[in-house]
Amino acid sequence: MRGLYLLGFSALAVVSHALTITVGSTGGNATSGMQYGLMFEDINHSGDGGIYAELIQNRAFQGSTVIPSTIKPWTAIGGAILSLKVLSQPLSSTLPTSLNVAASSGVVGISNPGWWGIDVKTQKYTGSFWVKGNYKGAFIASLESSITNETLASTKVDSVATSSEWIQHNFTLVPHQDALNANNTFSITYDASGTSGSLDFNLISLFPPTYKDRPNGLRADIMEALGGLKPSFLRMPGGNNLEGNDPPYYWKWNETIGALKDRRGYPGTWGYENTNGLGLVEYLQWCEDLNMEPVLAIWAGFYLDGPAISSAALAPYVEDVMNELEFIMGPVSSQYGALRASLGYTKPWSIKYIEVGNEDNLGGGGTSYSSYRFEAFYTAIKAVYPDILVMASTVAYNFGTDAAGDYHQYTRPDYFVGQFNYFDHFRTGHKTLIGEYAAVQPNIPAGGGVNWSLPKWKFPMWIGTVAEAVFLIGAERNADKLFGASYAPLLQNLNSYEWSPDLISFSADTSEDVLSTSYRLVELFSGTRMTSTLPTTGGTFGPAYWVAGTNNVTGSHILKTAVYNSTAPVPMNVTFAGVQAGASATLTLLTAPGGYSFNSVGNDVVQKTVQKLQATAGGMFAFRLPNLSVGVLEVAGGQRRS
Ligand SMILES: *[C@@H]1O[C@H](CO)[C@@H](O)[C@H](O)[C@H]1NC(C)=O
Ligand SMILES: *[C@@H]1O[C@H](CO)[C@@H](O)[C@H](O)[C@H]1NC(C)=O
Ligand SMILES: *[C@@H]1O[C@H](CO)[C@@H](O)[C@H](O)[C@H]1NC(C)=O
Ligand SMILES: *[C@@H]1O[C@H](CO)[C@@H](O)[C@H](O)[C@H]1NC(C)=O
Ligand SMILES: *[C@@H]1O[C@H](CO)[C@@H](O)[C@H](O)[C@H]1NC(C)=O
Ligand SMILES: *[C@@H]1O[C@H](CO)[C@@H](O)[C@H](O)[C@H]1NC(C)=O
Ligand SMILES: *[C@@H]1O[C@H](CO)[C@@H](O)[C@H](O)[C@H]1NC(C)=O
Ligand SMILES: *[C@@H]1O[C@H](CO)[C@@H](O)[C@H](O)[C@H]1NC(C)=O
Ligand SMILES: *[C@@H]1O[C@H](CO)[C@@H](O)[C@H](O)[C@H]1NC(C)=O
Ligand SMILES: *[C@@H]1O[C@H](CO)[C@@H](O)[C@H](O)[C@H]1NC(C)=O
Ligand SMILES: CC(=O)N[C@H]1CO[C@H](CO)[C@@H](O)[C@@H]1O
Repeated sequence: MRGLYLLGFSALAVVSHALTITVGSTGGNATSGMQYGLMFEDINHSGDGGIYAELIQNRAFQGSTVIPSTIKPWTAIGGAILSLKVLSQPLSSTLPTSLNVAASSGVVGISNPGWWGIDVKTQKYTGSFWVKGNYKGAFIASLESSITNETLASTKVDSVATSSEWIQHNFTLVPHQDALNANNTFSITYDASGTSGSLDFNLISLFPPTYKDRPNGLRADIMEALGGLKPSFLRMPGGNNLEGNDPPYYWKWNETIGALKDRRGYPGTWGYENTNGLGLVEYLQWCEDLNMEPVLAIWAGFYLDGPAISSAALAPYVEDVMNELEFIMGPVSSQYGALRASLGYTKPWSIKYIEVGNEDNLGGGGTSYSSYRFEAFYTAIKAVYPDILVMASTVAYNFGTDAAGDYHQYTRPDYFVGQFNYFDHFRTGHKTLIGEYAAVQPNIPAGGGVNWSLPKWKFPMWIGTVAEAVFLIGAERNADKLFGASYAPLLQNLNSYEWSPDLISFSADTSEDVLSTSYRLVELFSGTRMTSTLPTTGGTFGPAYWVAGTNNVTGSHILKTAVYNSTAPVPMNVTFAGVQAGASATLTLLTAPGGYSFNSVGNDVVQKTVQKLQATAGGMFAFRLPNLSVGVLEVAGGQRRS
């Protein structure tokens, strides 16, 4: 029971039970720090209907043989009859289907409920819709409350519509008051007597102000929440959603760029047609805006349900990735660099990290991946871009010298704690990404990992978050071997989610974002980065776990700790070589009421306390960590031994 402070004992007993940790000055395992970042894919409306700020659901009637085009959730206003049409003169070859609104008299139109609501505030909304057909008169674009039926904003859009071509009609809306909640709809109405019986509509779009005012941009509230994590990288454009389910559909970079009317969309892996409005350029801008490095995942010749592209047939897909890289990084004089410039982006982006595929050891992809698929992409990329770190999508195979893998772990709290030493035996010099991790189910008496036939938590639970902290501390002790860690999935649309728990949950109402308990952990650990670890002596791990290090920018000493499965608070006495008596430190402590408490809409259970500590004789900091707590002790810079 060493290390346990037994309640009710005298101060003397406390002394004898204190865990005494001495942090040395040199010789830690890692001379680099572990990064924290984000992993994203459009999983049940976390992209479309989520971070992608478009407010209109099914704006362009996109569909495929897998997910046919639908009118839903549009409804008719007045006596209009709605039908989908594939006109001989479509808006574009990529958006062949449009909405025909038929009526010959009266005020008619179409209404859209958004993605389970529309957030209406006194701010400027920017919209447009394309129309084909004769109409003399004006359209009215408006936002209405579906609870009070009140018009919250309305504007007249003079028609310049004609039957000879598609014309884009633009408008802005500025509500005069905030709506009660997100139960609002968007509508376009017009006087049918001014038409020749029907009008065709397509690409009906409405955006609120976006993060950094990017056109076709991202939701400001979610971006601000992500920014709070100080992330270093974004793994994109997804895992399964990159792979696609079956031929010929996978995430094709070239179909996600350019004008929205030229983006075909595709049936993603989560049961709906992706608009591709959130495309390659938007991902790169997302990285720019949060100061993250892209970890670009490339399609590696394997569909989620199989098959793998044969070795003989792989060359065009490798070539396509090289074209993608030229689009992102090439000079304007190159073929794809010129394409980028033609879209308005003369300045190239840079890619330092690439991941080849996603979980290619699974679903029957392993043999082809380990025998030729990884190699083909790796070799081609390295030949042109020798400085890019090319990662494998799994740790199941041991590839070339600098190639590392991506380790994914969804499991139970006890199992995560048992993985504290997991990376100790990994090779150094090979940066493995912990590209997906999360505690997803409660402990079971028999132990073991996740049981996929049992339900997963809706939100991260505090016991799981603390277990993740133990796992991450074990990872940080091995930071030289690790590229970084990203919790997954990132975003949960509370109105249509497939996979839980997730780091951040949201709905149409921007005031209802849920920053989970695991968000609070990443916020703390990512916000206190080490650039190298320091050796520690004294104490054995469990129920307390720790890692010590320094940050060579701030000059601070850092100790990250977590306590799991303790029957009592753990007293700790910590000294750092080079830190003298009188030095000051802050101890940031996260606790929550019980292991099975969780954050939900309007409720944050995580208590964060920040204590100022002063080193006593010998430079010692003394404090106590309760059961199920996470703490970071940071000794301000300036006391560093050179
Ligand atoms: C640990 O800290 C406590 C509280 O400051 C102190 O009384 C005790 O002497 C320390 N124990 C050791 C072994 O340094
Ligand atoms: C700080 O540490 C990082 C490794 O984490 C290293 O790349 C960098 O060169 C160091 N900077 C200084 C000034 O020592
Ligand atoms: C809003 O309009 C609908 C449909 O016309 C109607 O059923 C409902 O009673 C109205 N609600 C209010 C509060 O007026
Ligand atoms: C609407 O705006 C676009 C630019 O976003 C412009 O190209 C188009 O001409 C505008 N439409 C009209 C009718 O002014
Ligand atoms: C995008 O690239 C894929 C693969 O090379 C190709 O099949 C497809 O036709 C391209 N799409 C467009 C719009 O060029
Ligand atoms: C936590 O304690 C329980 C009950 O004593 C035990 O079954 C479990 O293995 C412990 N978990 C860890 C990670 O030590
Ligand atoms: C997983 O859960 C299912 C449903 O309760 C159960 O039938 C099965 O035995 C469990 N599997 C394991 C390995 O515990
Ligand atoms: C995921 O999205 C699709 C399409 O919107 C929907 O049919 C499905 O029910 C969603 N899944 C869940 C679990 O919400
Ligand atoms: C360094 O790593 C080894 C295992 O690889 C581990 O036993 C040791 O405790 C680690 N030391 C530190 C200070 O992290
Ligand atoms: C301590 O934490 C464990 C989980 O790590 C929990 O199961 C246990 O109930 C807690 N013990 C006490 C005494 O609070
Ligand atoms: C009256 C009311 O607020 N109704 C609904 C508003 O929308 C949410 C979903 O976003 C529903 O849960 C409410 O019941």
